[in-house]
Amino acid sequence: MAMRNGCEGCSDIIKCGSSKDVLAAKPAQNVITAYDRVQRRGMSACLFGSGGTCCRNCNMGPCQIIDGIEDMLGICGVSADTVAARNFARIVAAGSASHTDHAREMVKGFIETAKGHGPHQIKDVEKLKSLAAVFDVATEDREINEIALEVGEKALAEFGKQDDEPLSMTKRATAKRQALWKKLNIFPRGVDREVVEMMHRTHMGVDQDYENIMLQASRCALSDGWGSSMLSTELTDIMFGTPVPRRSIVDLGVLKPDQVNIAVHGHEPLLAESLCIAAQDPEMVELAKKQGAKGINLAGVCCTGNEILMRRGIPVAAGFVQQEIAIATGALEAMVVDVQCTMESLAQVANGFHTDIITTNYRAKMPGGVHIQFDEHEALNSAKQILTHAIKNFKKRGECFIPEEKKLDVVVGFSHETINYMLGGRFRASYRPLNDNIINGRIRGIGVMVGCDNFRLADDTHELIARHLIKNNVLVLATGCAATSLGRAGLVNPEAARFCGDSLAEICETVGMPPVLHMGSCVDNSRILVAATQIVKEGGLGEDITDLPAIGTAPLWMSEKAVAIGQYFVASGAQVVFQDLPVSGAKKFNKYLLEGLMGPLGAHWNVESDPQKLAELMVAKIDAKREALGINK
Ligand code: MSK
Repeated sequence: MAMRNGCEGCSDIIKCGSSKDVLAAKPAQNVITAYDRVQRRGMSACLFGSGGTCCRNCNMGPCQIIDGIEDMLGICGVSADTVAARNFARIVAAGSASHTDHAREMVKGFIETAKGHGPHQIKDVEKLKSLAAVFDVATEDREINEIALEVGEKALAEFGKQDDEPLSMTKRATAKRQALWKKLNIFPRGVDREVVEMMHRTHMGVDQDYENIMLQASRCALSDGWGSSMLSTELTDIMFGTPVPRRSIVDLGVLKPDQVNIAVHGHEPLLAESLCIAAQDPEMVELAKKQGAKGINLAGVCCTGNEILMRRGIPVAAGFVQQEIAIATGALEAMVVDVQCTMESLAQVANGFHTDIITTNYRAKMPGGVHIQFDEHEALNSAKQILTHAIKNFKKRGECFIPEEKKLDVVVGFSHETINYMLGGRFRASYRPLNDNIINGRIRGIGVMVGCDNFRLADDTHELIARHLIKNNVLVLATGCAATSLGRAGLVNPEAARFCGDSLAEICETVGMPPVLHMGSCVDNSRILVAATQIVKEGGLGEDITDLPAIGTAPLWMSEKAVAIGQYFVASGAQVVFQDLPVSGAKKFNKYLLEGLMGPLGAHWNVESDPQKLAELMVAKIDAKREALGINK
């Protein structure tokens, strides 16, 4: 099908058949998407912005610094390296803050649940008990909700902690990593404190040593990975259930012509889970029928989508780059959003349809959106109010186009516990068989693919990289919109074993697992820290994450959260490779990120703009680790 006139230049970037079909169909003819805006901008990115050397941290400037030109320092004398380091560190702080505010809401929701308020219950008691051990909470002869309440309150205290003791979860790290954090004085202390200190140290006239700035950037990122994100994942699992493998679908074609379609977009699963419960309420179903619909169809977008996909098998309609396209089908009665990654253009696109953008979080309102505040104390009533508004839109639906649903489905739900159990066999949950397969070379290593989509780059970039990895017997762990994109490509499916190298194919076929394991949303990258640490502790692959034949990538990153994740991976000892970083205008600092961090942290950033070369670099880095372990036979 031909691309519509408005986005002729997009055919190199949009490869997804469903996206193309929607944009080419009649209802979308007047829709302007971010793809159009990328094409129409027609100018290259600002050199100072993309190189990281524009300083706006005081009002003597803004100062645009050119590295190596004496007269082009900032008014205060600041160098390109200090500016780029401060800007980079502030990206890490913003990304960490986003995960942190999300996590805080989850902890508060967990406390409400422990108090018996609202529609949710403690579902994973075993996981609650293991978290209770981390927080020194007694479990014997106590009611489940009593344990949960104490765990929740101790978890909440981690955010505002003012003493200098490490965050509780950091004791899960390898002994070697903990010793390193202690030596470098970067053990994260309070989750909020590390963001505040990062912002302070990058204020005008404070920290002017890029190596020192990166120590706090590491500590701040660690407070995210081993603090807020890990708390969020753990408590969400305990409350809503730890994911187990289940089949579902990832495609725009999951919208239904004869049902009320409601997209759930954003990040915090408290809202989405409440909507899932409310959508089954007979009162809501009856209301939908009164409007002429056969039922209520919830579909996920971005990481909210991943949360309910992992735990409930609810289909994902769209990843980040498809959010406007989902509305352009004309088939959505509402897109319900909370926080993060919801573009301002949604209301503009929705303006041409009967669709309402319903904002639900006081932090994130949108011009043209309808605001219905989600109240966690009245979760079910709030969810019903939102659903009622959406259902009443059904009668206003005009012409719509839903692409044919793909036959390719996904198998998702690979929490750290599931992988442990699945690869360990029926009798003992253990990573040992995985370690053995890495040691004997049947699995060459682990490639971690996380993060966003980006309108500047082709939407099959994740697929290209993952295909190279699995063909070379590298097992892929994926989260976030990268996982959604790989789902669309048909790789999050046991049948994708046919695209693997022989030995990985054999393992996937024997275990019945996909070669790309979907591990959840972007906060769930903390699962990968736990899994990597457990793999080390299982033995045979060194003493720390830095020894593992593993590497991470967020090749299409766009969100600041992706950089925070990258930095907590590096500070935990894992190599990462991105397609670009906004530091290239500062030579010494750039070199420090790409090489120098190896000294203190045992891992560093890598940059490679060509996706094929990026994939090859990942395999080469894995081989280098195998070589160092003496297992590269
Ligand atoms: S939603 S942060 S585009 S992964 Fe988590 Fe996707 Fe990136 Fe947002």
